[in-house]
Amino acid sequence: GGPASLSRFRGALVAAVLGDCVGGEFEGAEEVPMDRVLQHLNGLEDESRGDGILQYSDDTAMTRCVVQSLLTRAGFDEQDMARRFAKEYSHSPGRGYGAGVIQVLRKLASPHLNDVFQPARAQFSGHGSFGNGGAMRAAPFALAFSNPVDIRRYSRLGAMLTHSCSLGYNGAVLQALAVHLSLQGGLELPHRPTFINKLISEMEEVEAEDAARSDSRVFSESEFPFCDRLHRVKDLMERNTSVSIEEVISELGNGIAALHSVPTAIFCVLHCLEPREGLPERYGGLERTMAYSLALGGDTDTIACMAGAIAGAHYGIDAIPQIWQRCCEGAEDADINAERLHTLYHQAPAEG
Ligand code: F2R
Ligand code: MG
Ligand code: MG
Repeated sequence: GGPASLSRFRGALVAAVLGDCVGGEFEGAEEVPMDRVLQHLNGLEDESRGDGILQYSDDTAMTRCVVQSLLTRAGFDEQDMARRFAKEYSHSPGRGYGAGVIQVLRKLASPHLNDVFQPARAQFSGHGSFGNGGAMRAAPFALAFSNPVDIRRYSRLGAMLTHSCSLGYNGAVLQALAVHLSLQGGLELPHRPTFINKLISEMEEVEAEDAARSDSRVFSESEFPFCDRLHRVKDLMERNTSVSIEEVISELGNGIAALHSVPTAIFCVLHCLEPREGLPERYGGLERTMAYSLALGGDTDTIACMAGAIAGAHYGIDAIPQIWQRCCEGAEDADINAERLHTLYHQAPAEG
């Protein structure tokens, strides 16, 4: 489909769910041989497999809250979104949430809370969380707002409900912008070479803010940490076939911090735009992206979820094997919600 087509919306939301469900198998594993990944993915195609449906985790649980809030309020409403996060956590606390964020989610449930951003600010002795929990649920902002200024503003605020450190919320901004560009056709051949440069120039503005500069100093990061990582993505891409998984992990990371996972997810998508050695020839780009994200190990559900959203916005829904969709809890709902977001996106501009 063309830029911002329904197929791209469906692809983005459904592939994010798939990444979470399929990636959950390896979350936290240090080394994941590609053979094991392919065995896991092949298993999804076995109709008689006895494993049942793959459950989604916090990544999808919180994304669903973001989607429902944006749809119900026809825009961003921090009170509504915070309430939904708290309610979802109290109904299903066992979805594998981060150890710190659960304190925020409990506080957000309080009826006496006036400032919904306050519990996040109190995290980690007032430094706020730099985890990737804001980024993992950021894709819907790119499906609700068409203007990059709105996407930046609301993905940042949506993440700040739980992640007040710029190393956390700027990961969400980067992820939402990557989905936005992909949705606009930014990974199609004529535009592909400028995809990463566009993200770098957006993030140069984002990271120039005082709060970001100050957080970078606190955590001994460089002045423009996300831009630096995006430059590393670019360098790795220029080396093309000679990049090993070990180098990707050492240059970009595969961990729970947004800085060590959002640029990694973007790299997974770019690297898998072409066929790669070690990945089945029958695989299309979406399947390659999933398999490659899992083979990195570490925070596999979240990296595959974020890479899935960007890749799905590029390849569209038809690139996602139906049999994979049938195995994943929440894939059908994501498909229905993608259509609703598509309608909202193409209606009058959504206001906050
Ligand atoms: N939590 C997990 N996986 C761990 C095990 C789950 C297990 N398999 C199970 O089933 O129970 N995955 C999910 O968490 C990640 C998103 O986390 P989020 O929402 O960012 O949480 P949090 O707690 O804010 O941050 C995560 C950890 O990062 C460290 N951290 C963050 N900021 C810090 C700071 N300022 N100083 C020091 N440490 C900081 C802490 O260890 C946090 O607990 C996703 O992977 C999702 O899938
Ligand atoms: Mg998770
Ligand atoms: Mg995770």
